[in-house]
Amino acid sequence: NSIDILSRAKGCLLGLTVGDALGARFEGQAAYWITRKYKSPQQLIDNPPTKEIYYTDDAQMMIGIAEALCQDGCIEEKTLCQKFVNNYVPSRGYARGARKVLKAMEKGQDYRKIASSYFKGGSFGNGGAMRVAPIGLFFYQDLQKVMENARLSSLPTHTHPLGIEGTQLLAIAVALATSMEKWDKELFYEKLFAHCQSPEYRAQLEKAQKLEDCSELATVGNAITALESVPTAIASFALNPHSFTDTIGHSILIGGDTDTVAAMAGSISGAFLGVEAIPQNLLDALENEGKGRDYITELAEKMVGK
Ligand code: 8NA
Ligand code: MG
Ligand code: MG
Ligand code: MG
Repeated sequence: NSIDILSRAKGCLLGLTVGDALGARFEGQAAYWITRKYKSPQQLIDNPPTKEIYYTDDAQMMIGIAEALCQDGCIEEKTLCQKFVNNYVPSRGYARGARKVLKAMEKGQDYRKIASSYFKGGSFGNGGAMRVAPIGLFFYQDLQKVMENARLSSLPTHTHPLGIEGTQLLAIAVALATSMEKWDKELFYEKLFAHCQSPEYRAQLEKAQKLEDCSELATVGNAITALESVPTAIASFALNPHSFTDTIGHSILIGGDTDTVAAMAGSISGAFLGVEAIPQNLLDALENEGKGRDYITELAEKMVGK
C-alpha cells in the first residue's frame, strides 16, 4: 500500500494549509480553554469552530516558496522575495518582525539589513520553518539540497542560526516523511539528529524522541520561536504517524502557537500519509477562492511534475 508522490505532494501542501487554517482559530489560547470544549483531536476535527476555515501567513508564505520552486527549480532569493511580496496580505496575521521585513521588501529597501538587526542577531521566530515544507517535498531525494535550499529560503527574513536550523530540520522531516514507505521511528530521529547542528536543537529532539504520550507534548514547547515549536511539530507527527487527525489535533490542543505547530506537523503527516488521510470535512471547509484549495492542489501537481 505505497503512497504515490502526487498524493504525498497534495497531502503535504494541503496538510500544512488545513493545519494552519484550523489552528488559527485557537492561536494564542491556553490549552486549558481549548480542552474545556474539545476533549480529543477527533472531537476538534469533527467540529471545526467555523463553517469555513481560512489560512494565515504560514500557508501564504508556503505558497510563495512553492511558486518560487516551480519557477526556478531551486531557491533564488530574488524570485522568492517577489513571491512573498506579491502574496503579502497583512490581514492574514504576520508577526511584527516579519511585517517590517516584508514592508522593506515591498518598498525595495535593504530588507536583509532589517532582517538581521530588527531582533538582536536576527529573528529566531518560527516563520522560516512554518513555510518551508515545499522544499523538503521538492528535494526529498537529496537531503543536502534540502539543507541548502532551506537555508536560502530562511535568510530573507530569518538570519539567526536558531531560526535557520529550525527551518532546515522541519524541511528534513518533510523530506524523510515523503520518502518513507513504512514508519520507522528510530530511523526518522536518527536522520534528524544527523542534520542537527546545535546543542539546543539536539536537546529538544532528544526530549521529543523520549515522549511516550501526547499528554507530554507541551513540554517540548508551544511558542512562536523555532526552537520551541519545530521539535514539537516533529514530535506530534512521530507520536501519531498513522493519523493526520491526531497529529494536527494534538498540535492544537496544547495551545500557544497553534496555527504554526499544526501547519508544520500537518505538512509532515500529509507527506507521509498522502492527501487521502486528510479528513474530507476539513478540505471542504478550507477557503477556495483565489489562492485557495484548488490553487494549492495545482501547485502540488506542478511541484512533482504532474
Ligand atoms: P518574527 O520574525 O517577528 O518572530 C516572531 C517573534 O519571535 C517576534 O515577534 C519576537 O517576539 C520573537 N523573536 C524572534 N527573534 C527574536 C530575537 N532574536 N530576540 C528576541 N525575540 C525574538 O516573525 P515570524 O515570521 O518568525 O513569526 C511567525 C509567527 O507569526 C507564526 O506564529 C505565525 O502564525 C505568525 N503569527 C501571527 C500572529 C497574528 O497576528 N495573528 C500572532 C502570532 C504569530
Ligand atoms: Mg499564522
Ligand atoms: Mg484517529
Ligand atoms: Mg502562528
